[in-house]
Amino acid sequence: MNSTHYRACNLCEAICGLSIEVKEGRIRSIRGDKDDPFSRGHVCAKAVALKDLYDDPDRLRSPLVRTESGFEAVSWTEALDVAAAGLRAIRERHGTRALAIYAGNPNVHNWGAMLFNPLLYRALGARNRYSATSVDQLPHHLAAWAMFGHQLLLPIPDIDRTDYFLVLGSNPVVSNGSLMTAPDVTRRLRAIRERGGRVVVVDPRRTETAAVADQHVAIRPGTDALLLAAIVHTILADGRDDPDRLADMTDGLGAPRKLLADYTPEAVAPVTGIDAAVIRALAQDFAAADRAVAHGRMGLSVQAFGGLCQWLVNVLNIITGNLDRPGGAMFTTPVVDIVENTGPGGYARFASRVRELPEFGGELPVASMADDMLDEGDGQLRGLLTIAGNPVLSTPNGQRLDRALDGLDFMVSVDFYVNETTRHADVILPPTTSLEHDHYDLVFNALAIRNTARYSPPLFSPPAGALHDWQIALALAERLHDGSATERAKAWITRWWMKRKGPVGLLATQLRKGPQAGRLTIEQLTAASHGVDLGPLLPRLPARLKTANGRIQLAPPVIVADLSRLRAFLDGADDAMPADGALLIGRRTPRTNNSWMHNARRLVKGKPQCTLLVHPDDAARLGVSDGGQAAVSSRVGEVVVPVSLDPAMMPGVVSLPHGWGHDRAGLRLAVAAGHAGASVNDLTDHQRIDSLSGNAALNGVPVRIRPALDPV
Ligand SMILES: Nc1nc2c(c(=O)[nH]1)N[C@H]1C(S)=C(S)[C@@H](COP(=O)(O)OP(=O)(O)OC[C@H]3O[C@@H](n4cnc5c(=O)[nH]c(N)nc54)[C@H](O)[C@@H]3O)O[C@H]1N2
Ligand SMILES: Nc1nc2c(c(=O)[nH]1)N[C@H]1C(S)=C(S)[C@@H](COP(=O)(O)OP(=O)(O)OC[C@H]3O[C@@H](n4cnc5c(=O)[nH]c(N)nc54)[C@H](O)[C@@H]3O)O[C@H]1N2
Ligand code: SF4
Ligand SMILES: [Mo]
Repeated sequence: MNSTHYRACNLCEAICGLSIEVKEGRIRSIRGDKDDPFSRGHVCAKAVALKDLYDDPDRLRSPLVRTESGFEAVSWTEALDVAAAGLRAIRERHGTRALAIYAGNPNVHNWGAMLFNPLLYRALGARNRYSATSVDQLPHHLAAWAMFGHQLLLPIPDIDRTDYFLVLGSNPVVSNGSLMTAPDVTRRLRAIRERGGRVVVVDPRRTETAAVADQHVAIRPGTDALLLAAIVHTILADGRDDPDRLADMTDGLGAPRKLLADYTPEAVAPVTGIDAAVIRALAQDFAAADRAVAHGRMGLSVQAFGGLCQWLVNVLNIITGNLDRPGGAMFTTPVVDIVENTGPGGYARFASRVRELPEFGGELPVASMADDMLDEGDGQLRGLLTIAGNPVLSTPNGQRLDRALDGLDFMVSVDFYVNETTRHADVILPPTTSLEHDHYDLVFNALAIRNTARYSPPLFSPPAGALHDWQIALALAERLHDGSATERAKAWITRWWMKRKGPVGLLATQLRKGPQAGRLTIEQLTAASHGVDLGPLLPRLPARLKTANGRIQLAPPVIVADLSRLRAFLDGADDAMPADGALLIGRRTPRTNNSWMHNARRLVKGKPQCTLLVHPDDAARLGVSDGGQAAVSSRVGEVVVPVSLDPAMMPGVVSLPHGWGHDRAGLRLAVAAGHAGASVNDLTDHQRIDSLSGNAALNGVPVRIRPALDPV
């Protein structure tokens, strides 16, 4: 019996529609769903790996508990009991301050986890929460919170209607886009040019995206805030801004002129490495375009001025009148309204114990997690729950975190692999894979360049007894809830109600009674097996704003205060690149998904992907050669990696992708271990952060490079 199953891919933010041929319970093929109105048949190489993940013999099917002789498979009841008892013991002995949670990236791609993990967080009561947010998009949330009043009011570049797309620090042709859900983004970028528009890429590397753009501007890593300040400065100085369009809903419109008075193109040119004339032309082109939008992603967030960068991106869009209008930066209108359904966020209401880094939205910067574990004394972290995360490979100074995890009293991981992080756990609780459960993208339907909705039914039924992430969260929450009898009773009722509904029942309730009630029924949604197109983004302001006075805050004091740090950097910066080393940045390659899909043979076969890209001039200077090995060292560590000469690199800058380094002991990743690579986060420094947001500064790491012997 052949059948075709339609679903959305949940691996990355592009949420492509898939068409999966199944014969006798086995997947025959996975292709793009041509009838998906949004992705129109687009997929990348990773979609097929959903099958590999489902079939992977290394994927855990039953829970593991650590014993004297290593991990042992046990029943779910036993594993959940051991997990809860271990976490409870720490809570009883040392209080909730000694407990931490790290939530990884796949949680935001998993609606069961999104909906039910909060119950688990409440039941555990851990005071220290960390997530992949602070090695990723935290500066976006900070800027959105301070300027628009809600951490999730993220302006999305309306690339299907723009005439000028300024992309900074993002490589959507490879990453498939981020904070801009746009399946088949390459075609959309080409379409901008075909209709006479312009695409400009600012990146230290002439990327795959730069290759399809009109213009590439090479920038010295970590200096984008200076470039953006100079662009805004120039537009204001030339009187090319559009102060009227948003004037009746914006506070502080006059502020940037004063605040950025000194940031002339000439002042920032030597530090950014970009000619003043080029900066002026960028400003003129942006201001002259009918509809223009700036979008800054990873390369701008994970640097020492991430918060200022995201603020300045918004400022640029606002002063040119491009916020909240077609072809500019727009807010979405999703059927499940995550802005109305979640808290606005908050900043610096408490701080991390050792380094006193600011909280955002209840979470602490993960760059300080190991400090809070290693530093002895009152409030030391002793217990950790990780859910869908691999911080040993994904957060700065992974070796140090490795040591910190080793020293914990107790650790539980919800994950289906024994990897670099979960190998430290006392209990591993493996959920089902996405093909075994239904899916509605709560997050990325809401961050898309069109308003869309798509529900995916499960393809396979899970084996008897298997648990989905949401069921694991519930089962742990049941075992962990404390407090007065009334509190426990209340929590019991909430759990009972949510369990009875399950994710799809909660979705149905949202569609019927939520803030966007009536736009779409659950019947319409589930019947539309290719998804529903709800049209282009619509203007939402000022009604959508969540600030106290209902107006945009163009110059929020918490962010503006950080300009003094930028000024000090500008004044103290060396104009030249480091003479004896290089600045290290990251990159993504098409067949990766952060750290966790390297056990799929088809994604790792062929030439190694974890190579150090070096400009030929630098290679000559440093004595390394194409295909040879280089030892790369930073303040915190050293790795040895193969070199690939690449004239697309800005001289003085080298690039190494993250998510590799599967040569640590005790993993159960047979394929990945044979393609181990090295972890760039053994070089990134936990002390390098954006002190405004607390986000890790993973890019622009000073490194030294010397030739190394080929491995024997
Ligand atoms: N194939 C693949 N796709 C993915 C992922 C993956 O691992 N692999 N991960 C997914 C995830 S979780 C995310 S968040 C998104 C991220 O998606 P993107 O934001 O597109 O991230 P990257 O592809 O890393 O692109 C970042 C770019 O910033 C540049 N850069 C580095 N430092 C600087 C700097 O200081 N200034 C400027 N202007 N540029 C700089 C780098 O050269 C790089 O080209 O990708 C998602 N998609
Ligand atoms: N140097 C450097 N470091 C980076 C980046 C960079 O560009 N440069 N990028 C950063 C970014 S953008 C991100 S998002 C982070 C990612 O950081 P993390 O989220 O910590 O790491 P991942 O590699 O995504 O690991 C995901 C884990 O979840 C498990 N998993 C996958 N699906 C599921 C599921 O459905 N349920 C459960 N329970 N587990 C699941 C996998 O087995 C894996 O262990 O890395 C960051 N680190
Ligand atoms: S681009 Fe992203 S969503 Fe689309 S198939 Fe690839 S991994 Fe899946
Ligand atoms: Mo990410």
